[in-house]
Order: sequence, then C-alpha cells, then structure tokens
Amino acid sequence: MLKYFIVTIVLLLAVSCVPQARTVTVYPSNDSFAWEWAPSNNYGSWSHSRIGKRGLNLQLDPNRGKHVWTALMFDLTPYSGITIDSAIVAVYIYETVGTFPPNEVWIAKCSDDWEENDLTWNNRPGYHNWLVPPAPQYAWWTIDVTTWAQAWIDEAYPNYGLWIGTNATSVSDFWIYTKEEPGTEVDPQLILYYTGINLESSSDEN
Ligand SMILES: [Ca+2]
Repeated sequence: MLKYFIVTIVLLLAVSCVPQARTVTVYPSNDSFAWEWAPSNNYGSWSHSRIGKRGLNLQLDPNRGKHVWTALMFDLTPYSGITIDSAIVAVYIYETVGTFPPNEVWIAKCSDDWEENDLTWNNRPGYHNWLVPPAPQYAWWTIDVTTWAQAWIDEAYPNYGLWIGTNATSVSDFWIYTKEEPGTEVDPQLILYYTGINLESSSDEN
C-alpha cells in the first residue's frame, strides 16, 4: 500500500513539474481615441473607442470625415521575465459604419508616452506600424502582436502602448468598447500565451 502511495505522489510531482501551456489576460491601463475632427478633445473617460474616418454628420461634411484612431496601453510589468509563445490584442467590434477599408488599417507601437485623460489628436504620439487583418462585425477582432509584447516584457522597447488606426480615404467607423464599459467581458484585451507557472490576469478597476 505504501509503495502505491509513494508512486502516486511521485507521479503527481512529475506532472506538476511539466511545463503547461497557459494564458493570461491583460486589460488596458489606458485606452482612448483621438479624432482629427475635434483635434483638441479628449475621450479617455468614454466607454467606447473608434477606428475609422468619420465626420459629425456625413451629409454636412465636405471632407467626408476625419480620421479617428484608438490608443491602447497594457501594463506588462507584473509579467517581467517571462517568455511568451504568442500574444494577441483582442477588441470587440459592436458597431460599424461603412465597410472595412482593405489594406488601409494598421496597428502601431506608440513611439512616445501618453495618458488616457490627456490624449488628443493634436498631442498624439507617433507610431511604427504594420497592416492588420480585416475586422469582423459584431465579433472579436484579434491581431497578433507577439514580437511587440515580448519586447515590452523584456523592456527592449518602451511600452507606450499601441495605436489601431487608418489613413483610409473612404468613410468608415468601427466602434469598440473600452475599459470604462462595466465588467471585463467586452473590454480590450492583450492575451499572453506562455508555458510555465500560473500567472494572474489583471483587472480593469471598473
Ligand atoms: Ca479610457
């Protein structure tokens, strides 16, 4: 009997030491949008954010809208030292105007710091960008940011967050929730996939 007990304990220890594939979900520490139409306005406390090209009133807008970009920042300092297998940004698109402009929407690392209650179009940070896959409607839009997330964790690149924006010429408008939306079910997320010990997800304080 004792032999079986010892064998069981050894097997349990062996299994617990095998690295396991895990995920951790990080919610934004800052989120907002910047709108070329109202370039000195701040939207950091709003419960939604936007990506597109839109005016206040399409029929009255001689320029057929102005660009609007979403800014997201995720605090990764609790995860210092880990090596991730991959990372995705996920935002829930709950409203759309127009069609997603192919090859004109991008995700970008912000090149300077910003705060959600201060960000405007006029003071927006610069960016280093790449194009992203088309967004769905009324569904999660996921974008691979593995390389950037590992660089932020390693502090190889300053973590000033990212933009999701467009330089599209056609009118479109994609709406997502922000961390100000109650609960976390539809908040923007950075999901880290890694192998190792269990880590705690962040909260959004709302
Ligand atoms: Ca916000």
